[in-house]
This record gives sequence, structure tokens and C-alpha cells, in this order.
Amino acid sequence: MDTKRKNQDKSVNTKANAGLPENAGYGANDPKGDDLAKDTEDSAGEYLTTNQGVRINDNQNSLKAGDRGPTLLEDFILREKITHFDHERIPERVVHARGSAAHGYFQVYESMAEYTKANFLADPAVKTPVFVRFSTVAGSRGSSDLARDVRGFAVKFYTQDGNYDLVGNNMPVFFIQDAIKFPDLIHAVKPEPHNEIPQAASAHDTFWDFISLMPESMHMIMWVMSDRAIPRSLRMMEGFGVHTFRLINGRGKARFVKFHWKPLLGLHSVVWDEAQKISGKDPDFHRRDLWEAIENGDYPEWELGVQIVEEKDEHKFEFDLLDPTKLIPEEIVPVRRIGKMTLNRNPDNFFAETEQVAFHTGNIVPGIDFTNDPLLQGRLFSYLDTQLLRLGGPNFHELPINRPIAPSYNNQRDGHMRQTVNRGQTSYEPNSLRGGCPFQAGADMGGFTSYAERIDAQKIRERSASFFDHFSQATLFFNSQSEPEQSHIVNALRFELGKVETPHIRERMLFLLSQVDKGLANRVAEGLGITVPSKLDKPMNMSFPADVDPKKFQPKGRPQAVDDSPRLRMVGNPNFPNDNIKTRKIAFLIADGFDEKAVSEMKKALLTAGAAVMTVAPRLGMITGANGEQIKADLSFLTGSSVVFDAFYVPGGEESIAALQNENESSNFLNEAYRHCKTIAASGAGVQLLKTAGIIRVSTDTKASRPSVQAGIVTNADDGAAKIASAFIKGISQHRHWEREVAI
Ligand code: HDE
Repeated sequence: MDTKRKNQDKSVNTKANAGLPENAGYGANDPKGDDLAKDTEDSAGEYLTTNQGVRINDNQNSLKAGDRGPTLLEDFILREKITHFDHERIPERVVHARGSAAHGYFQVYESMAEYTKANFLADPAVKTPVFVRFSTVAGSRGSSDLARDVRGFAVKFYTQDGNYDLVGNNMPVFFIQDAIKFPDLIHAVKPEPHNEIPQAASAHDTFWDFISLMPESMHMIMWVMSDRAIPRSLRMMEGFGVHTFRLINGRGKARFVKFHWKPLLGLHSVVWDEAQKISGKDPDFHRRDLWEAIENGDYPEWELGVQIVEEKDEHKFEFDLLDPTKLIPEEIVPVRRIGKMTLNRNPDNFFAETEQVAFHTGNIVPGIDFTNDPLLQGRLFSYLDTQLLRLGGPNFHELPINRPIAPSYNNQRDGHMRQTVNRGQTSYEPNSLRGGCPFQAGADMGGFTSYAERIDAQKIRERSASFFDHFSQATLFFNSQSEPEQSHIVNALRFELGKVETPHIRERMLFLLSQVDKGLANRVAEGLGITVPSKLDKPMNMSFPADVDPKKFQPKGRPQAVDDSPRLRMVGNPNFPNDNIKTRKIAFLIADGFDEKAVSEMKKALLTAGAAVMTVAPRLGMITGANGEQIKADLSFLTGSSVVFDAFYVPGGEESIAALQNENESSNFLNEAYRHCKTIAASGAGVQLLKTAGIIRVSTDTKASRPSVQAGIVTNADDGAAKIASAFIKGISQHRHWEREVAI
């Protein structure tokens, strides 16, 4: 790979550069006036010391009674070091434990003051610092990035009016409608409690047992079984706030809003076979990709989108806006893109930032408010509660990554690990001893006032009947997928349900799938070697009682406004034209004797188009071309792997191709690339390697010197790499050539 540039953009991300007073928020909280930038860097000190500042004279040997004698309890240096080490872990998050994060900033395109009084959405000149943590849900901290799973997409905006957290996912709906089911869902999906199997994947019998008893999960199941659950990159996935929130403007007018993040690199996934292989070859695939992109100056970007619904239209949809298992199709309420988020700085310390960051759905600022979505309401309690346990007490807001840039003044005091030295006599309000400070801020002074929603209701434990249509949007999602994506859903369900050992769980699932789409259920059933039951004879839980005819219990809602929503698919989604190859990774397969001209011509074309090129050879070290020019092999067939690349090029050079033909792994590379539907190009003698690998048939056609482009295979038996460069680039921009996939 080209030499990495340490090119992180520090110019926009500091608190001062974000248009905020230097040290805002820190002076008040930090008696020494330290800020993030001044936090300790160990290498800055000349001598090792203990935590008490005592210089250490020997860090190699513990204090012993004689050089072969027992270690002495007196050794305060050893005891301090080991004790600190013993306490270096905090409990991992109960969900979303594996995460990767980055700093950046957000800027609105034009003032949204008509809709919200949130100041960070009012002024296009303001760059609001953000910290974004992406995560998988089920796996533990050390699990693989490529599990089939939902991805967390949590954004902390450090606004001038306080921290605002938009804690979303890469899917716009959720499994359950009411927070009271969340612990059940998570217990079911995590490794089974008796043997802690499976790791980094959704559990089999327990998860599908639960799901098959919870018809409300069927829409989300369609998303989780789709390619959205195996993204190519964290930089290439959408984000969603999921719940309906409220925007409140300066005149107190409220509107409903759904939040979206639209990635400027488009929407891409890997295929399941690749996902499983990447989990072994590079379990840090997504983490590495995000880190390297930022190091290389390829800053990931997303546009913030909003779907705004007037209050008077609350009941005009065929679903309930408060139901988190439903989305508003973009064809009905278009997404307006209102600003852009850029991630431009990697964390300095994983633990201090990525691990200790504490998100909370309850962190909102004036201009944004909640709705009564019963899932959101439960989250409002859960996040603060979980941080108290995970971060050890009520002062986690003082950790640098969690500190607001807006100054915080209140009378909260003490508690574990309090950093602030609060001065003065008063810690209560109202007071007169300190002239009444700090005062309450009226709404005109930026004080937060909750939206005065009228509520006149009975206190009941019930679910609204408007939440009962569990299948219409699952059907809409499935129908809106392209053919290859539908096949991937079928295969995902065959795989996951194929791992389930209890027959009646599979049957119940097939019945639910048949309520989504009969063809889907039949295709899954075929793979499982069973048939779809026409009715259920096993008891269901409260969502689906045994004494109720299921057909009556799951009314399809009112006729859906759309029966095809192209913006729900990944292939051919009008929001994301496949028109560039920026940051894609292309492997050049070479050996001694390669054609230098072909390599340099193709490399130049790809780099100009924004892609990255890496050379893979039978061995590491310098590889010598046919005319004596040398280039470094970035990877060998042993250290590299086909699945971590987006496309492949085999340049000519008789000697190079003869060597590659002797190297089994080169054929494996190309075969996998072929099976994973990626673009492959070859020129000159390189075309022979495609024949050896069985990717193109030996035909007179490939001997001809005219270029050929077929299903993402771009060849020119003539030496001219330049002649096929643009066809190669176009092929890569298509991402995958699904026509190569065997239809099921
Ligand atoms: Fe979370 N969720 N969640 N969740 N969630 C947590 O908070 C919870 C839900 C989401 O990178 C926990 O700090 C409940 C929906 C993300 O640090 C915990 C319910 C959505 C992250 C928690 C939900 C999310 C979390 C675990 C149902 C998408 C990672 C550790 C009522 C809109 C944030 C922590 C990060 C993390 C509870 C449902 C997204 C336990 C009770 C829906 C992205 O508080």
C-alpha cells in the first residue's frame, strides 16, 4: 500500500476551532485548567515513577530476600503495579460491547430554525464536534467485526448547549415494541447461558425460540437476515435514529421527526461466505478499515437526513408513528438532507475514549424532544443506569470523552472518583449565601422545557391495537429487495434456522415467514427439508395466544401506501448511485518478471479514481519486473487473503504468470473473488492465469487482442492495461456482479 499518511485533520476538531471558547466547560470542572490535549502522555516523562510520583530505580526485579529468595510484601512498587493491572478492566457493555469510534464534526447546510430551536442546527458556520461509536450488538469485546448482526451507530454531539446523543443503529426498526421485552430479547440472542455458545453470533435455539413467539419482530428479522447485517465497511452503511422524535421550534411548535444518516460512499455489503472467512482472516476488518481510512485522510462522511411529519398528520399513516417496528417509507415522506458529519480523527486511546464513552438517549438539547414510543421510554431509564455500573459511579460525565463543552454548573457533589474540587459554602438551590447562583434558566435563557404534550389517559398495562400489524412492513421490505438480495435473505434464514436443533421452533418460524411471503417461506423450507405448516398447533405467548386464530390476530393494517420501496434495497437504491470506487482496495497479483508498464498504467488509473492498490506476491520483499524494475510486495499469499479485497488485477509478464501458476493460492484468490462476484481484470499473459484458475474458459476469444468485459471479468490478451482500465473501474463501481451467483 502507498505509504500511510498521518494526515488526521486536527484543524477543525478542537473545541476552540469549533467556534467555542477555549477551555469551555473545562475550567469549571477542572481546577488545574487541564484539557484533553494536556492529558498525560507517558513517554513525555523522563523517569519512571510510581503513581505517587516516587522515581523507580529498578523496573525489572521485585524486592526479594536474597537473589533466589521469596518476594517481600514490602515491595510497594510491585504491589502498586500489579494491583493497578488487576483493576484495568471495567465491565463490558451488556450489549454493543465491541465497538470502534472516531472523532469528527457536524455542520448543518442551512438553518433549520423553522423546525427546531436547537442551536447546532441553526448556523451553517458552526462546526459541532462529534464522537461516533459503531458497534456490533451480540458479541463480546474481543469478538469478530463480521458477525451477522445489527450495527450500533451512536453519535455524541458536543453542542454549545450541552451534549446531544443520537444513539441509533444501522437498521431503521427494532425487534420489539416495548422496553419490557428487551432483557428477554438480549438473553435469547446472547450465547446460551449453560455453555456460552455461540460466540459472536446470534444464538440458535434460544434466539429463534423467542423470535418465533414474537411476531412483532418479523420486520426487523427481514433486515437482520438481509445483507445490511454484513456491511462492507462501517463507512458504507446507513444510520437511523429508529424512534420517532420531536423537533420544537422557537415558537414552541412541534413536529415529528425520524433521523437518518446517509453515507456518501454508498451502501455496500460483503457476502456471507466472505463474512465468515473475514472473521478468521481479519476479525478487526471494520475497525482497521475505519482507522486506516482516517489515517489516510479519506475521511468518512454521512449526511444527516430528516423525515418531518406535521403533528396534524400523526394518524394519517397505516401504522403508528410510535411503533419502533415500523418505518416511514421514503417514497411517502422524503428524507431531507440537512447537514454533513465528517470523521477526521482517530481516538488517542481506545480505553479512555471508545470504551469509556457513555451514550444516553436522554441526553438531548432544547429544540429536540421525545415521543411516547414505549421502547424509547424504556431506553431513557436504561442508559444512565448502565453507565453507573459500567463506569463505577455518578461522576462519569467528568471523564474527558464525556465532558460537555458547554459549562456545567449544578449542586451535585461528591461520589466515587469525583474530579472537580467544588469550592464555596453552598451546594443547594435556592440559596442567598452565593447570591442565588447558579440560577434556573428560563426558556428565554436557553433553559430546557419539555414539550407540553397533552396526556389524558388511564394507567394501563396494554399495547395499542395500532401496533398489531406485524407483517405488512416485513412484506414491504422483502418485496422491495432486488432478486439477489432476496436470495441472500433466503440463504441467511436457511443457515440460521438450519443451526436450530428443535424442530417445532423451525416450524413456528416457517409459519411466521409464510405470513410475510409464501414464496419466501417455501424457499426456506426447501433448504431445511421440511414443509411450511398451514396452521400452528404449539402454544404461543401473549403476543400470539393459542386460543386466538392467528389470522384474526394479525390483521394486515390498512392497505399500504406503497408496495415497493426501492430505497429499502441496496442494489439499485436510487439514494446511492454506484458511480465511484473511492477507497476500494484492489489487489495486484504479481511475481518476479511482471510487466512493469501494465502495473504502472493500471495503478495510475485506479489511484486517480480514488482506489487503493496493494501488491500480493508468492513471497514478501522486493519483486523484480521483466525490465529489472523493483516493487515491494505488500502481502504474500500467506499473509493476505482474497476476502479482504474489493477487486483484482493480474498484469502480464510470462515469467510472473508461470510463477503464479505454480502457486496454488493464486488460483484460490481468484476463485474466491469470482465466487464473491467481485471484478477481476487481466491483461497480456495475465489472462492465462484466469484460465488456469478456471474463471474464463479457454476459447479463441481470449486469444484475440480485443478487450472483453463479461459479468465483471475484464480481459485483454494484448498487453494494453490502459485499454481496459476504464472498464475495470466501471466494473468495480458496480461493487458486485450478482449475475455470477447461482440462483436459488
Ligand atoms: Fe440500546 N443499550 N437499548 N438500543 N444501544 C445500550 O448502553 C437498551 C436500543 C444502542 O456505542 C446499553 O452504554 C434498552 C435501540 C447503541 O456505547 C444499554 C433498549 C437502539 C448502543 C442499552 C435498547 C439501541 C446501545 C449497553 C430497549 C437503536 C451502544 C451499554 C428499550 C435505536 C452505544 C450502554 C455505545 C447500548 C439499553 C434498544 C442502540 C444497556 C433497554 C432500539 C448504538 O443501556
